[in-house]
Amino acid sequence: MNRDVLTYLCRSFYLKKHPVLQEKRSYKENYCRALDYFVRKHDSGNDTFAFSMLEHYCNSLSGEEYLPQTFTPLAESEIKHAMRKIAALKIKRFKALTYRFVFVVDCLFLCAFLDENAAKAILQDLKVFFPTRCHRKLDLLFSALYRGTALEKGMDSVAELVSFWNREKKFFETPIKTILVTATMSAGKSTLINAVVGKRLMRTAQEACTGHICRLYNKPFEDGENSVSASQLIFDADADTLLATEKAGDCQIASSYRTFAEAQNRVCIIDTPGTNSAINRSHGVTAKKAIRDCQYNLLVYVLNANQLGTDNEISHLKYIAENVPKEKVIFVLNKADIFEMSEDSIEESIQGVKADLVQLGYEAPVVYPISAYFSLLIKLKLAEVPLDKIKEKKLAIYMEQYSIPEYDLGRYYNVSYENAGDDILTQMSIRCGLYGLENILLGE
Ligand SMILES: Nc1nc2c(ncn2[C@@H]2O[C@H](COP(=O)(O)OP(=O)(O)OP(=O)(O)O)[C@@H](O)[C@H]2O)c(=O)[nH]1
Ligand SMILES: [Mg+2]
Repeated sequence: MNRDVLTYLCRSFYLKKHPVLQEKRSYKENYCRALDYFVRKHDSGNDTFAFSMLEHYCNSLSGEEYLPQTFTPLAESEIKHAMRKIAALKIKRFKALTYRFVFVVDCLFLCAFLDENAAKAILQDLKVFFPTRCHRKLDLLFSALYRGTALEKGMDSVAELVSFWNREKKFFETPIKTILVTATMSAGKSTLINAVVGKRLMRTAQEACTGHICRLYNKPFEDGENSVSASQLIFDADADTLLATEKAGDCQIASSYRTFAEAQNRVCIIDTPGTNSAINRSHGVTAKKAIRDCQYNLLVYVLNANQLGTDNEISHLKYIAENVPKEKVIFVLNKADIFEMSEDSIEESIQGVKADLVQLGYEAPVVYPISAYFSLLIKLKLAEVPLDKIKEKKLAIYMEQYSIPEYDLGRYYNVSYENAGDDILTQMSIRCGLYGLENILLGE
């Protein structure tokens, strides 16, 4: 996927709190039709993407199924009237307000978010529809958006929108860190990815599950939506659409990650199929091709605590040692929760794995233990996602288990418990390995 598409796929939208939401249906429709007019006029080349965004805008603002393609576009003679409504002052609760600045930001966001020159032309076009006395403020707004300068008093209606714009712009200016996750079948790759992202976006199952390469990008801020790139861009994919997209073939999904650190660098996590499915041999071929051909900064090798030392495990470890530069690889020992402290020690298992890795040519390898499943439950709970009874019970059992000092996996990471404060779930996230691993994966 080229970079251009990503600057659409990974967008966050300021729509849940959009000021026009409070207006009447007829006002919203006029607003959307005017946006439609400018998108048609100014979007060149990438029009399918801008139209997908416009569709998302109009659906969200109107709360109805809206297809810009079925719209009769506004004629030149109609746009004046439509814009007069948008540029006008309205009296609401004894206060005068206008959506003119918000409209300008929306237009530029849809048509020229990362292209200052194109934005300049659009601004000129828009100015024709606004009273001359507000042109200076429009210039100020433009400079706040594209140069990061301050807004003036009396432009409060657009201040929050501009601050989200700047956050988003900064996000797109940073390079993407790409992390590929590999393992044998059912080691917990997808569960681990879901835990890091804090959402159940990747399919998980006991049997061979992931069959394709799925790239999961983060977005600049939480807007409550997941985007997918399939035959077209969908900015508000529901669970069924996500599932169908993942099943259909290689896919790209974007969603804001729920992380402990506030600042979000750009990240792409690549989920791959297990390498040893006897029934679906193509899975192994697909995974190995991705390991060889994809560009990534880091490869996370997930070891399954249930399968240590098996022929499949050793053979895949060998493959990685032979095909991936050693400094790019980190090892994660998943399902650490299955160890019975009295019978089998995590420490012994880690030493055993390390000895195998040394044999394969890794100097001083580090192995990070984690319980991905517990991690995911913690993240969901922290985000106040409702859990069913069984998951609530499992969470309670894990909490009890990880209160025992011997289970504390925090010691394998360079993390201080001071980071967690009094919050029991954050403390548990350190104990189960999640907090430390997230730092390693998503930090600088
Ligand atoms: N006990 C325990 N089970 C886990 C953990 N992580 C994942 N599992 C379970 O392991 C099974 C496989 O998990 P997945 O995340 O689908 O594994 P995967 O590696 O993506 O599998 P494929 O895509 O088929 O290769 C599921 O039933 C998970 O619930 C863990 O930390 N502890
Ligand atoms: Mg999987």
